[in-house]
Amino acid sequence: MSLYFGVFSIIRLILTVHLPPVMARSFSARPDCDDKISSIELLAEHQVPSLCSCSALCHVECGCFGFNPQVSKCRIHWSCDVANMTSSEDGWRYYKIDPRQDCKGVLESGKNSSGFYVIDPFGGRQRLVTVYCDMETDGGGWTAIQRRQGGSVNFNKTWTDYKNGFGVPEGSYWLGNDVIHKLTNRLLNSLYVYFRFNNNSIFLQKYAEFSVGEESTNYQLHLAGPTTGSLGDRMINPGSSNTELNGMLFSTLDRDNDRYSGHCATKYSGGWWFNNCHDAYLNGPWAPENWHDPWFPIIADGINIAEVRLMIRPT
Ligand SMILES: [Ca+2]
Repeated sequence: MSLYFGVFSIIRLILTVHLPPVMARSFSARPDCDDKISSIELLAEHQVPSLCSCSALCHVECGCFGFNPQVSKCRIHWSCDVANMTSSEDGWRYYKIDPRQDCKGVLESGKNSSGFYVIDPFGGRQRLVTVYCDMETDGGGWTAIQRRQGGSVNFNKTWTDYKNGFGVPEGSYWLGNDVIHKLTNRLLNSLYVYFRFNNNSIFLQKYAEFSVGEESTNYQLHLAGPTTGSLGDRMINPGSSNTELNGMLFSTLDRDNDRYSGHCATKYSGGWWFNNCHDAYLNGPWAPENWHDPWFPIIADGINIAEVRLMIRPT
């Protein structure tokens, strides 16, 4: 009995360990920094046996690492600027980390497991973000711009919250309208809408084109077909021009940009590209009985929803 309990406890421990996000770790040598060191933006120094073990110490905060095989030392930096590498010490070579801009880039770097990865959507490490990458659906490489699993994160947020993003990657989050704009402005993207129910059935809908304008357009939504999937299209041609979402502007509890005489975001308690108001809406309240028409008419409320995602991938 005690052995059984012990084994069970170990299995449970393994299942509940939360893995840290993985930096999409492709790196390139910086021979211009050879035989130099700097204490600027130095995070840590370690004694390590190899370049490989040094690179493994380069986590989320690390943009650059140096390895000296003569003394088996590893230096972890936030970034390396050749102008700052002013002190000299023989044997050092530096390596620059190049995080990928989205989950398709992560997949192409050889990471093919679904999970949490750090991406660099703006380039130049201006703003690193952790996202869930789906590496299984339809060939993988999908960046989840939204993911919800239960009601721990309130989605009835302000304009600024939706602009900057909120929530936690391991649970529920909105990646942020500025990041979504950046990702979809850079390359033509497809959109995958994902619903998983409590009985583990999954319903999907794919749109060939998805992009979001910059803030000055109120993050105007562009969606185009062809569309395919088991949900059926409710975003481009829902059957009523009052609920078509293509071309709509983003609204939040403190910004009414919809086509309704009232305020859809306060009426339905969440931010979205409301028209007058919607047939498809993934940011509703979770008290799920109050989540009005996630995907009308086949999903009328949130009661049996276990997870939803909005995922994008360059075409
Ligand atoms: Ca209005």
